[in-house]
Amino acid sequence: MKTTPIAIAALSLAATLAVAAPAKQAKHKPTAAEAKAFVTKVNDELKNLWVRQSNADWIRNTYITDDTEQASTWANEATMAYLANAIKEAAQFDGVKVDAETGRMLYLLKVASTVPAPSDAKQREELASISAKLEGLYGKAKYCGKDGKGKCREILELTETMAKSRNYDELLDAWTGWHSTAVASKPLYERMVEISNEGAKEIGYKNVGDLWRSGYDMSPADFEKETNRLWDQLRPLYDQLHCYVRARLSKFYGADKVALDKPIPAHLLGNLWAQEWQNVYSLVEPYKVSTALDVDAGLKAQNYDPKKLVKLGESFFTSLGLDPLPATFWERSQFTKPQDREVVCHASAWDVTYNNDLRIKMCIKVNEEDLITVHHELGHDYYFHQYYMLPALYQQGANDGFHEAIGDTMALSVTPAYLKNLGLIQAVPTDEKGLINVQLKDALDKVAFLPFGLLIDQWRWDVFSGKIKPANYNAAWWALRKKYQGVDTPVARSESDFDPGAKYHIPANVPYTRYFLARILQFQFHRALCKTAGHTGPLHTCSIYGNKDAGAKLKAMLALGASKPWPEALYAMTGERQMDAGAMADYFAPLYTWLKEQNKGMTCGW
Ligand code: X8Z
Ligand code: ZN
Repeated sequence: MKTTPIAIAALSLAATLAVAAPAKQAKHKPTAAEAKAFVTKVNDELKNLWVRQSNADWIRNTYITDDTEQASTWANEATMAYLANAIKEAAQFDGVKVDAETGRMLYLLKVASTVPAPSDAKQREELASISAKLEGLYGKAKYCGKDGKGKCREILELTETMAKSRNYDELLDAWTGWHSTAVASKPLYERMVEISNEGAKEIGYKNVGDLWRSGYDMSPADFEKETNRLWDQLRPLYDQLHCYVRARLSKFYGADKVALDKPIPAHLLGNLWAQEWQNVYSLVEPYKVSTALDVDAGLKAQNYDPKKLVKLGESFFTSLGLDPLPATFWERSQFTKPQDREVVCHASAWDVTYNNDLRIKMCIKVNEEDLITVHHELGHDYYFHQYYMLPALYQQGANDGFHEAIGDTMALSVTPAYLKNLGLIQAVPTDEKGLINVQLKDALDKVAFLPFGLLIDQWRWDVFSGKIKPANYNAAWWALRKKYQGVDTPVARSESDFDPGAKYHIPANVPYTRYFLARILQFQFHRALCKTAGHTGPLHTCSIYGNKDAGAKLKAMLALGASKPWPEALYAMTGERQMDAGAMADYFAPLYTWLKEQNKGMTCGW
């Protein structure tokens, strides 16, 4: 993939042409046939622009330089300009009785941009440039010690420290160090909010948060209610988990460090953002039993390398009857961190040409966490694979939560029995104690994540609406982290810090509620696929590995892309039209009972 100056010039010229040649505003009352022709044209033109953009974005993500940032900025500018224009043009069809497909596409067009640009070319240019810079700053971030003169560590090394170290001060240093790298991005972020809000207003939304919440086939207010409803279903389980983990950490670090009635210090949960806690499993393990769940050791013993890890992920999908990944996947993906250049290590999946050009971009470490992330990313790629023949506007998940849930659904079938078959663990825990160990380990990942998955966009929705002002960014962030997660900053913070900016999806502007939804949907999908596979026992004992009927069900839903409102896609797979946290609650029922027993007599909450 080469970008010569000529290729870039051609790119921006083509983009300019696409923008400069919108369909003529119809003078008469627009007809349904014109609407249909309009969306057909938009699909073609958008695909062209999206391919150019993702090509430039891929290059920038795997090789951060000023030049690649510039190329991606230009491509992004062209897409933003086109979208803003097309959405305004589409308004002429408001009130026209169009066919269902056209109506669906007009809706998808309206919510297609996560970072909408205003029509003013200068502002658009600034917005595109800021977007590339923000992600670049995150990708290049390094912490070189308090005085800036120590050994520089980047995200992979700091992540490793957070996962493995049990030394309070060492953890604190890694945590504060990483968070300090975000400070420089605050002014850019503020400006991004201002400009993109202008863009959102121009296309009829109150602000960008309002636009994001409008992408779920219901009103923004109803969507917000829906997320709260789901959270309410699972909060009791989270509260019990929090209570138990806090008590065990308090025992290990001392009650002076982890107080039993306060939020947990954010640097003690094994993760830079305290979003998933499985790395502290060894500190909170319920029972010492002989059947250790050490998958990392198994991977090491069997000499797994990154490619072998990805092959293992692929073999799960093919066992269900899905296709092998195309040869180009293996040629074009980035599996490991290149030594000779800066890249964005945060894992992602791509169909660069919107035509089965599947790739993943990761900086794989051979461990259990990345084995699960590989399944996650391949879930995206298999979604792309099933719908790449659809028109561009349909080349999306039923909603973004569906997209995030597919690979995770597969990973739910990576059970102890499956791992044992691969020789990655020695024995399958069969007794009650073993079961609780397995469930707790899963919950540290799945349940612990829920409030984090919810609060990121609670913060952003309020930032975009102006309820949270720049002078209050950091304080509001910590208020939410305390309220939802029950975690707190380990050291005093001020508004000269920009802690939200230390989480990839903030500078990269990726909406986050999708991951909250995905945590819940994956259990609902799992329950349905297990039923299709004829599984009868408790949900946590099911693996759909190798089941072609489950595979066919999955495939059928993926193939819909975004062509139908998500409740219909959900219905196709599960026979249900509502998102339901009940499957997740069922899955963890044994653990919930056990946790309540353990926490008896303790004061939970913070
Ligand atoms: O960003 C991701 C994926 C890429 S879509 C690796 N995830 C969220 C995160 O890392 O914060 C997956 C889980 C949540
Ligand atoms: Zn993802």
